[in-house]
Amino acid sequence: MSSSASGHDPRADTSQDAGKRAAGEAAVDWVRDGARVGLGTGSTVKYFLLALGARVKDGLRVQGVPTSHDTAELARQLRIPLLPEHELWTLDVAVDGADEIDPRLDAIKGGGGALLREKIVAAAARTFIVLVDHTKCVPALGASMPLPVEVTPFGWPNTAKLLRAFGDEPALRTRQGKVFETDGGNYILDLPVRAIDDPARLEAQINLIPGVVENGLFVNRASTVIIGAPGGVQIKHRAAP
Ligand code: A5P
Repeated sequence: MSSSASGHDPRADTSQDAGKRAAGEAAVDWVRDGARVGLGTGSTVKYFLLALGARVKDGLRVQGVPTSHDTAELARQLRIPLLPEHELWTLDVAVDGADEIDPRLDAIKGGGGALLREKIVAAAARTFIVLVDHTKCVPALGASMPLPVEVTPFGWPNTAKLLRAFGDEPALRTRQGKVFETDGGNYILDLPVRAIDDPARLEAQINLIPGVVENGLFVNRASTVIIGAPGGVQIKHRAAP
C-alpha cells in the first residue's frame, strides 16, 4: 500500500480531498527554520499541520499560534511548539483555509466557526497564505454560501435584526441540535448576502453593528493563495497595490 509521509493513503482521497492535501503539503515550503507561524483551522489546514509536524520531527524549529482549540490539540499531538495565547506575537507567516476565494484573493472564512481567532492571527502575520481546493474559487464572494458573523450571545436577536440591512434572514448556527458556540463563547449568525459587490465596505459596515464581534470577510489580507487540485497546485500572489 502506498502512503504519504503522514501515513495518509492518497487513494482514499476524493478529488476535493486531493486538492486540500496538495495545497496543505505545498504550503509547508513557506515555513523557514526559526519561524513563528499562525496555524489555521479546518480540513485543508490539517494537511499543512501534518506536513509541518513531519518537518518538526526532522528538526525544523518553529513556534505556532493556533486559531482554535482543535488546531491546538492537533499541534500538540504533532509536537509543534506553541506560543502562549496571551503574548504579543509577531508572526512570520500564517497559513489558513477559506470557504470561498475570489479572483482578487479576498475570502470568506468561518465555516468552521474560528473566524475571530483566524483574523487576529492573520493580522499578526507578515505573510498570510490561504489554502483552498479548486472547488472554493468563486467569481464573487457570498453567492454560494452565507457570510458567517460572530456575535455576542447577549441580545443576539437584536444583532440579527440589524444584520438584516445587509442580507436575508440570518440563521443562528447550531450543531447537533444545540446552539454552536465559538472557542470564545460567542454565537455565529450565518447571513445570506448573495454576490457581494464591495467586500471591503461590507466587512467594515457589518463590524459597526453593536453585538458583532467579527465577520468572515477577509479582504486585502491574503498575500498568497495556494489552490490545490488532484493534479497539483496553482499559486496566486496578490497584485501590488
Ligand atoms: C474555520 O472557521 C474556517 O475559516 C476554515 O478555515 C474554513 O472554513 C475552511 O475550512 P476547510 O478547509 O475545512 O474547508
